[in-house]
Order: sequence, then structure tokens, then C-alpha cells
Amino acid sequence: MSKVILFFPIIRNAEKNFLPLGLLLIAAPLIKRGHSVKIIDQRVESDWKEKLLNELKKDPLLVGISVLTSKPISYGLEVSKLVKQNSKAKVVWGGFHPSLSPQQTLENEFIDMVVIREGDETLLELVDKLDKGQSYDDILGIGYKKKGKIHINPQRNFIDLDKQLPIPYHLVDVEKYIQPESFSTGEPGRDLVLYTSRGCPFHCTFCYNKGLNQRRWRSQSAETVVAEIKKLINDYQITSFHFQDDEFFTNLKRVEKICKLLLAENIKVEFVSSCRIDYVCRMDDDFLKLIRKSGFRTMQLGIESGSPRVLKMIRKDITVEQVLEAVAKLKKFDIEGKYFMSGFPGETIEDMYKTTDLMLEIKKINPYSRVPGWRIFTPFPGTDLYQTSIDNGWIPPKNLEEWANYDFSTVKMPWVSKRKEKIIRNAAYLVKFLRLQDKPLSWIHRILGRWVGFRWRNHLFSFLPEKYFIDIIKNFNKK
Ligand code: B12
Ligand code: SF4
Repeated sequence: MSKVILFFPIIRNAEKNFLPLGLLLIAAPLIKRGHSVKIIDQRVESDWKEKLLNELKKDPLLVGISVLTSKPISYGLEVSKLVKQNSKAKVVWGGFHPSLSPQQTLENEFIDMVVIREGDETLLELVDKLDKGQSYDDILGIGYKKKGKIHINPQRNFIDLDKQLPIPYHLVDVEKYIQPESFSTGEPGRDLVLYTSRGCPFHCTFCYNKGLNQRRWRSQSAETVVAEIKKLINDYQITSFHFQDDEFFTNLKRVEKICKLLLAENIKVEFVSSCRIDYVCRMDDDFLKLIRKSGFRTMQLGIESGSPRVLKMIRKDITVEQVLEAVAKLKKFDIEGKYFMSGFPGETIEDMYKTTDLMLEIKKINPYSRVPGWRIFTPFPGTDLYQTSIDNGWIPPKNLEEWANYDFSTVKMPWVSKRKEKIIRNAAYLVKFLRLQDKPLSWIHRILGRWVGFRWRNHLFSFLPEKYFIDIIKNFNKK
């Protein structure tokens, strides 16, 4: 049986470190088969290079690297080069970027193979075949190079999540991934990520889901989810869970069962997950009461725009009226909503003002709602908006090295004029001061809240004089 190294690169500095779930999931079948697996996580192991070089001396069969778009690519390339220079191991890339862009990934000289989409069964088959010296040409869901030519094999069917093997948490130091406060409420606790379903049945044009998951949503049963929650509470004293699912609430009956099982066993934890606006509209009072009682304190909701025209354009399949209905429902049951917005190609200044107007309406219904940021949309391979972005003047990165430098926070999109950028950035900064509640924290917040409210109602976003004063007050408070 062979040795396999799995590597997780840095995502970006100062980022919370979530469990490398993808690697743990693909490691499980390998371990069951008897292969030995070593996980090296660059984010939490400062001596990662030493460890890797040491492991490479033991003649591993393969080094698998999990790669998201942007910075992880540059670290992934550094590691791939190290592997090639110091061993005979095959370099295999998996995860979102190689899955969405397999051909271009394989064009890089240091990468031998890619695993597309779910790696749970594919990697096992690959390792088994490499181990026995058999041909891997016909393995579903891989891309590889042969005689200088790139081959991309047909895709593999999605796996049955209820047959998923237990996650081998012992391969990592779980303590390093437990956050000291609840992701949901920010209160002290022990917070961990969990993944209970994959995919999403919708087709938003900016999202990877349609391309990669083909609108297929698959899930673990309520019983499996609750058993995992109990295990994690028992083994690691977890007090809050942060679901990583794209759409945890797709099957409301499953959620209802999870909540009822938790309550029946008197399990007290907090949860946070993303949710679609129209799903909230489908929830009745009993359901909302139930999820709140069982620990659902926060929902992250992608609204993206307040303009019906843009919502249609990005195929979000929600309406502004539904947004307002959802905000009111969540408020009634004291579930905090975090509402996310984005700026898209084809969006006019008028559309953007509809978004700021909607933010104001949300705050009017629930002053404690949060709009954590208004992002400028950046295109990803494998999404419908990728081509639209090219049509709107965006020049996509030509190779992996260029993708590595594709920094979401600084990259300029040709359709975002200086004026539009100012509106987005200034509104994103100011929205935290848009306080419409009766009892603001202090007189300074009250004055600031009124002033920001005035600016908001009049669409005055082009300048930001108060930032200067806010920074002075912040520095003063810090001292
Ligand atoms: C948690 C999360 C984060 C975390 C950290 C991610 C992590 N892995 O620790 C944080 C908060 C840092 C983050 C940041 C961002 N994220 Co994020 N994030 C997620 C999220 C919600 C879960 C990731 C996860 O753990 N999935 C669960 C595991 C099991 O799935 P997986 O990793 O894909 O693994 C499977 C396969 O891919 C494969 N596999 C994975 N690795 C490997 C390796 C090998 C060798 C093999 C063979 C197979 C294999 O097998 C696994 C099992 O089947 C996903 C959405 C989602 N539901 O997946 C978005 C997602 C990955 N994020 C996304 C985005 C856009 C971002 C941001 C850009 C957001 C922003 N604008 O700031 C940033 C920056 C990321 C960056 N590249 O710099 C996009 C994808 C982007 C891309 N093309 O890479 C996703 C898909 C969300 C979306 N709907 O668009 N994110
Ligand atoms: S609803 Fe969310 S997960 Fe589903 S396609 Fe749209 S953005 Fe992606």
C-alpha cells in the first residue's frame, strides 16, 4: 500500500482557518483501503516546507493539492515545483479551480493530473491503479497528460453522501481550526465548520454551481447530520456550527427533522448557514420558531441587487418583494440576517441606487440587519457570467500564473467606472453606520446615524468626509 501526501495551501493572509474538509473527505477512503495519508496544511504549519521535503524522502506515490482560484494557485505551484524537483511523485490538483478550468491547469509543466468535481471515489481509484502500476486512462473524472497531449475524461456520477465514510479528524490538529467565538453571534465559544449537502438547484449566472454541480443538490439524511453533530460535541466540545453547504435549506423537511432530533436529545448549539431569500418566504411561523429554538441564530442571504432588472439578468430567481418579506419574517423570530450585495456587468448607476434603496428598506424593517459588504463582482471560470464579462471588455488570465495574481480585492473590472466604484466602496463603508434603531449606542452614533441616513436617502455616496473623523474616533477608542 502506498503513501499519499495531501496539501492545503494558504488562501489569503489573515483569513480564519477552516478545517480542510475537502482533503479530509478524500483521505477517508484511502485510509480505509490501507494507504497511508499525510495532510500538510500550509495555513497552520509554519514548518510546512521542512515537513514536505521530509515526506518526499519517503517516496510517496502522489501529492494531491486542493486549490481555490487566486493566491492558493501561487502556493500550489510553488509546492508542485518542489515535489517535481525532489521526488518522483505524481502531482495531482483537485478542488474548485482545477475542476472549473482543467485544461488550462494541465498546461502547467508541474501538474500531472487533475481531479474534476468530487474527489472521494476518483482519488481512491487513481491511487489504487497507480499503486498496482495499472493504466489510469479510463478513470472517470480525471484529466491527465499523455505523450504531451491533454486528455479530459468524462465526469463521474455524484456520490451518495449517506455512504460517506467517517471524517478522519485525527489526520489534523482539530484544535487549530476551532474558532474561539461563535460565527453566528460572535459570542465566546468553540466554533467548527460542517458540510451536510452539496450543490444547489438554482442557476445564478455568477456562481460555480450550475457548471460544477449541474443543479443537482444532494444531502446527508437528518440522522447522519445529527450523529455527526453529537460526535463533534462529544469529541471536541463544539458549541456552534457553521454550515458550509451552498444551500442547507433546500429540503425544508430535512431541516425540520434535524431540528426536531436535536431538540429531542436536548442538544444545545448555535448554527449559521446560508439560505435563499425565497426559501425564507416558504418557511411558515412554526418552522421558523422551530429552527430558532434549536439554535439557528443567523442566516447569510445573498440578495446581490435591489434592481429587478439586475436580479433577472443574473438569474437570481428572487424578487425585491420577497427580500422585504424575508427580512420581516426573520426579524419576527429574532434570527439575524446578513445580507450580501454585489456589483455586476451591465448594471447602471440607477440600478445601484435601487440596491442602496433596498438596503435602507431592510434597515427600516430590522435596524439590526447586517449588510457586511457590497462586493464588486469578479468572474470565475465555469460560470455563465465569465463569457458575459469577456464580452464587456474583461481580459481573462491566460494561464495559471496569471490566475494566481487575480486578487479579488484589487482587480479592476472594465465595467466599473470610477463613479460606480466610489458608490460601492463608500456605501459598503457607510452601511455599518446606517443606524435607524431607537436607541443607538451613543450620541456620536445617533448623530452619525442621522447624517448617514440623510446621505442614503439622497444618494450622496460620491464623497466620504466622515471617514476622517471616524478614523480619529476609532484610533482614540483603541488607545
Ligand atoms: C469555506 C469556504 C471558504 C473559506 C475557506 C475555504 C476552505 N476550503 O477552507 C474562506 C472563508 C477563506 C473562503 C474565501 C473565499 N471564497 Co470560499 N468557499 C467556502 C465554501 C463555503 C466551502 C468550501 C468547503 O470546505 N467545501 C467543502 C469541501 C468538502 O468541498 P471541496 O473543498 O470542494 O472538496 C471536494 C472537491 O473539490 C474535491 N477536492 C478538493 N480538494 C481536492 C484535492 C485533491 C488532490 C483532490 C483529488 C480532490 C479535491 O474533493 C472534495 C470532496 O469531494 C465554498 C462553497 C462550498 N459549499 O463548497 C466557497 C467557495 C469555495 N469560495 C468561493 C469564493 C468565491 C471565495 C472568495 C473569493 C470570496 C470573496 N469574494 O472573498 C474568498 C477567497 C478565496 C480565494 N481563492 O482566495 C467560491 C469558489 C471560488 C473558486 N473558483 O475558487 C466557492 C465555491 C463559493 C461560490 N459559491 O462561489 N471560502
Ligand atoms: S442560489 Fe446560491 S448556491 Fe445556488 S446557484 Fe445561486 S448563488 Fe449559487
